[in-house]
Amino acid sequence: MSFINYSSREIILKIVYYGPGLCGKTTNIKHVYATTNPDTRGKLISLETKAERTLFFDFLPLSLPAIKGFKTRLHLYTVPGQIFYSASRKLIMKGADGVIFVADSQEERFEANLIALDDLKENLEAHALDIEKIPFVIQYNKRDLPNVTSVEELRKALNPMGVPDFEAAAAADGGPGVFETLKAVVKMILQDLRKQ
Ligand SMILES: Nc1nc2c(ncn2[C@@H]2O[C@H](COP(=O)(O)OP(=O)(O)OP(=O)(O)O)[C@@H](O)[C@H]2O)c(=O)[nH]1
Ligand SMILES: [Mg+2]
Repeated sequence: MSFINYSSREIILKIVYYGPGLCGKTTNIKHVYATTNPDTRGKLISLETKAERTLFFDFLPLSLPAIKGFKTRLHLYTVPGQIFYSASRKLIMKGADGVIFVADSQEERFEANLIALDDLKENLEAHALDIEKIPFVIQYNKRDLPNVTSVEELRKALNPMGVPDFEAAAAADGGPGVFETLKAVVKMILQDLRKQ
Protein backbone atom coordinates (compact mmCIF):
# COMPACT_ATOMS: atom_id res chain seq x y z
CA MET A 1 0.00 0.00 0.00
CA SER A 2 2.82 2.40 0.89
CA PHE A 3 3.95 4.69 -1.87
CA ILE A 4 7.40 3.55 -2.95
CA ASN A 5 9.11 5.44 -5.74
CA TYR A 6 12.09 3.42 -6.93
CA SER A 7 13.48 6.06 -9.28
CA SER A 8 13.57 8.83 -6.70
CA ARG A 9 14.22 6.28 -3.92
CA GLU A 10 11.44 7.61 -1.76
CA ILE A 11 8.88 6.00 0.54
CA ILE A 12 5.78 7.84 1.74
CA LEU A 13 3.71 6.43 4.58
CA LYS A 14 0.22 7.79 5.09
CA ILE A 15 -1.14 7.69 8.63
CA VAL A 16 -4.64 8.87 9.46
CA TYR A 17 -5.94 9.98 12.87
CA TYR A 18 -9.59 8.93 13.11
CA GLY A 19 -12.14 9.38 15.89
CA PRO A 20 -15.30 11.21 17.01
CA GLY A 21 -15.67 14.97 16.94
CA LEU A 22 -13.53 16.82 19.50
CA CYS A 23 -11.67 13.67 20.64
CA GLY A 24 -8.32 15.40 20.08
CA LYS A 25 -7.09 14.36 16.64
CA THR A 26 -5.94 17.85 15.66
CA THR A 27 -4.43 18.30 19.12
CA ASN A 28 -2.30 15.17 18.57
CA ILE A 29 -0.94 16.40 15.28
CA LYS A 30 -0.33 19.90 16.68
CA HIS A 31 1.64 18.40 19.55
CA VAL A 32 3.74 16.39 17.11
CA TYR A 33 4.38 19.53 15.08
CA ALA A 34 5.26 21.65 18.13
CA THR A 35 7.77 19.17 19.52
CA THR A 36 9.48 17.99 16.33
CA ASN A 37 12.80 19.36 15.14
CA PRO A 38 12.08 22.01 12.45
CA ASP A 39 14.55 20.23 10.13
CA THR A 40 12.45 17.10 10.03
CA ARG A 41 8.99 18.60 9.75
CA GLY A 42 7.15 20.33 6.94
CA LYS A 43 4.33 22.81 7.18
CA LEU A 44 1.27 21.93 9.25
CA ILE A 45 -1.77 22.57 7.13
CA SER A 46 -5.07 22.85 9.00
CA LEU A 47 -8.32 23.52 7.22
CA GLU A 48 -10.59 24.63 10.03
CA THR A 49 -13.98 26.16 10.59
CA LYS A 50 -14.25 29.46 12.46
CA ALA A 51 -14.78 27.46 15.66
CA GLU A 52 -11.45 25.60 15.16
CA ARG A 53 -13.14 22.38 14.15
CA THR A 54 -11.48 20.47 11.34
CA LEU A 55 -13.31 21.30 8.14
CA PHE A 56 -11.60 18.94 5.72
CA PHE A 57 -8.34 17.63 7.19
CA ASP A 58 -5.05 18.51 8.86
CA PHE A 59 -1.84 17.51 7.16
CA LEU A 60 1.71 17.30 8.48
CA PRO A 61 4.67 15.83 6.59
CA LEU A 62 7.62 14.52 8.63
CA SER A 63 10.95 12.97 7.62
CA LEU A 64 12.19 9.71 9.07
CA PRO A 65 15.74 8.39 8.83
CA ALA A 66 16.40 6.76 5.43
CA ILE A 67 15.55 3.06 5.07
CA LYS A 68 17.99 1.11 2.88
CA GLY A 69 18.86 4.29 1.02
CA PHE A 70 15.22 5.31 0.57
CA LYS A 71 14.17 8.72 1.83
CA THR A 72 11.21 8.03 4.09
CA ARG A 73 8.42 10.43 4.91
CA LEU A 74 5.37 10.26 7.09
CA HIS A 75 2.26 12.03 5.93
CA LEU A 76 0.00 12.55 8.93
CA TYR A 77 -3.65 13.36 8.32
CA THR A 78 -6.63 13.90 10.58
CA VAL A 79 -10.21 13.46 9.50
CA PRO A 80 -12.99 15.86 10.53
CA GLY A 81 -14.91 14.12 13.31
CA GLN A 82 -18.25 15.87 12.98
CA ILE A 83 -20.87 13.40 11.79
CA PHE A 84 -21.88 15.34 8.68
CA TYR A 85 -18.36 15.33 7.15
CA SER A 86 -18.69 11.67 6.28
CA ALA A 87 -17.74 12.13 2.61
CA SER A 88 -14.49 13.85 3.56
CA ARG A 89 -13.57 11.07 5.97
CA LYS A 90 -14.10 8.49 3.29
CA LEU A 91 -11.93 10.39 0.82
CA ILE A 92 -9.10 10.87 3.30
CA MET A 93 -8.85 7.13 4.01
CA LYS A 94 -7.77 6.47 0.43
CA GLY A 95 -4.34 4.86 0.40
CA ALA A 96 -3.92 4.91 4.17
CA ASP A 97 -0.98 2.80 5.40
CA GLY A 98 -1.90 3.02 9.06
CA VAL A 99 -4.69 4.30 11.30
CA ILE A 100 -4.68 5.77 14.79
CA PHE A 101 -8.12 5.68 16.37
CA VAL A 102 -8.34 8.46 18.97
CA ALA A 103 -11.05 7.67 21.50
CA ASP A 104 -12.44 10.36 23.78
CA SER A 105 -12.27 8.86 27.28
CA GLN A 106 -15.02 11.07 28.70
CA GLU A 107 -18.04 9.06 29.87
CA GLU A 108 -20.47 11.10 27.78
CA ARG A 109 -18.50 10.27 24.61
CA PHE A 110 -18.60 6.49 25.07
CA GLU A 111 -21.31 6.00 22.43
CA ALA A 112 -19.67 8.51 20.04
CA ASN A 113 -16.50 6.40 20.08
CA LEU A 114 -18.43 3.28 19.06
CA ILE A 115 -20.17 5.13 16.23
CA ALA A 116 -16.86 6.52 14.98
CA LEU A 117 -15.24 3.09 15.05
CA ASP A 118 -18.07 1.63 12.95
CA ASP A 119 -17.73 4.55 10.58
CA LEU A 120 -13.99 3.88 10.29
CA LYS A 121 -14.60 0.24 9.38
CA GLU A 122 -17.06 1.29 6.67
CA ASN A 123 -14.73 3.87 5.22
CA LEU A 124 -11.82 1.43 5.17
CA GLU A 125 -13.99 -1.13 3.40
CA ALA A 126 -14.90 1.49 0.82
CA HIS A 127 -11.22 1.46 -0.18
CA ALA A 128 -10.88 -2.32 0.13
CA LEU A 129 -8.91 -1.89 3.35
CA ASP A 130 -9.46 -4.26 6.25
CA ILE A 131 -9.25 -3.10 9.85
CA GLU A 132 -7.91 -6.52 10.81
CA LYS A 133 -5.02 -6.22 8.36
CA ILE A 134 -4.05 -2.56 8.24
CA PRO A 135 -1.60 -1.32 10.92
CA PHE A 136 -4.01 -0.01 13.52
CA VAL A 137 -3.58 1.35 17.05
CA ILE A 138 -5.95 2.92 19.54
CA GLN A 139 -5.39 5.91 21.80
CA TYR A 140 -7.58 6.59 24.86
CA ASN A 141 -7.24 10.36 24.98
CA LYS A 142 -8.18 12.97 27.60
CA ARG A 143 -7.02 10.81 30.51
CA ASP A 144 -6.31 14.05 32.41
CA LEU A 145 -10.04 14.74 32.83
CA PRO A 146 -12.00 13.61 35.90
CA ASN A 147 -15.06 12.10 34.17
CA VAL A 148 -13.39 9.31 32.23
CA THR A 149 -14.40 5.70 31.59
CA SER A 150 -11.86 3.18 32.86
CA VAL A 151 -9.32 1.92 30.36
CA GLU A 152 -10.53 -1.64 30.97
CA GLU A 153 -14.06 -0.71 29.91
CA LEU A 154 -12.88 1.28 26.89
CA ARG A 155 -10.64 -1.59 25.87
CA LYS A 156 -13.49 -4.07 26.11
CA ALA A 157 -15.73 -1.93 23.92
CA LEU A 158 -13.22 -0.63 21.38
CA ASN A 159 -10.37 -3.07 21.27
CA PRO A 160 -11.63 -6.66 21.15
CA MET A 161 -8.95 -7.24 18.48
CA GLY A 162 -6.24 -6.52 21.04
CA VAL A 163 -4.28 -4.05 18.92
CA PRO A 164 -1.65 -1.88 20.67
CA ASP A 165 -3.45 0.76 22.73
CA PHE A 166 -2.27 3.77 24.71
CA GLU A 167 -3.53 6.25 27.26
CA ALA A 168 -2.93 9.88 26.34
CA ALA A 169 -3.58 13.47 27.27
CA ALA A 170 -2.76 15.23 24.03
CA ALA A 171 -3.63 18.71 25.30
CA ALA A 172 -1.78 18.36 28.60
CA ASP A 173 1.80 19.48 29.20
CA GLY A 174 4.21 17.25 27.33
CA GLY A 175 1.35 15.51 25.50
CA PRO A 176 1.80 12.17 27.26
CA GLY A 177 0.97 9.25 24.99
CA VAL A 178 1.05 11.19 21.72
CA PHE A 179 4.43 9.96 20.47
CA GLU A 180 4.02 6.47 21.92
CA THR A 181 0.88 6.08 19.83
CA LEU A 182 2.47 7.41 16.66
CA LYS A 183 5.63 5.34 17.07
CA ALA A 184 3.59 2.16 17.54
CA VAL A 185 1.74 2.53 14.26
CA VAL A 186 4.93 3.50 12.39
CA LYS A 187 6.61 0.38 13.76
CA MET A 188 3.73 -1.78 12.52
CA ILE A 189 3.84 -0.20 9.06
CA LEU A 190 7.60 -0.69 8.78
CA GLN A 191 7.26 -4.34 9.83
CA ASP A 192 4.68 -4.83 7.04
CA LEU A 193 6.93 -3.07 4.57
CA ARG A 194 9.84 -5.37 5.35
CA LYS A 195 7.63 -8.36 4.57
CA GLN A 196 6.82 -6.98 1.10
N1 LIG B 1 -8.48 18.03 28.76
C1 LIG B 1 -8.11 17.63 27.55
N2 LIG B 1 -8.58 18.28 26.46
C2 LIG B 1 -8.18 17.85 25.25
C3 LIG B 1 -7.30 16.76 25.08
N3 LIG B 1 -7.08 16.58 23.75
C4 LIG B 1 -7.80 17.54 23.13
N4 LIG B 1 -8.46 18.31 24.01
C5 LIG B 1 -9.34 19.46 23.74
O1 LIG B 1 -10.49 19.01 23.03
C6 LIG B 1 -10.92 20.00 22.10
C7 LIG B 1 -11.02 19.41 20.71
O2 LIG B 1 -9.73 19.01 20.27
P1 LIG B 1 -9.40 18.84 18.72
O3 LIG B 1 -8.00 18.32 18.65
O4 LIG B 1 -9.72 20.04 17.94
O5 LIG B 1 -10.43 17.68 18.34
P2 LIG B 1 -10.64 16.99 16.93
O6 LIG B 1 -10.71 15.53 17.20
O7 LIG B 1 -9.60 17.42 15.96
O8 LIG B 1 -12.09 17.54 16.53
P3 LIG B 1 -12.73 17.62 15.03
O9 LIG B 1 -11.74 18.27 14.16
O10 LIG B 1 -13.97 18.38 15.14
O11 LIG B 1 -12.99 16.20 14.64
C8 LIG B 1 -9.90 21.14 22.20
O12 LIG B 1 -10.41 22.13 23.04
C9 LIG B 1 -8.68 20.47 22.82
O13 LIG B 1 -7.87 21.36 23.55
C10 LIG B 1 -6.82 16.07 26.26
O14 LIG B 1 -6.07 15.11 26.22
N5 LIG B 1 -7.27 16.57 27.45
MG1 LIG C 1 -9.69 18.26 14.12
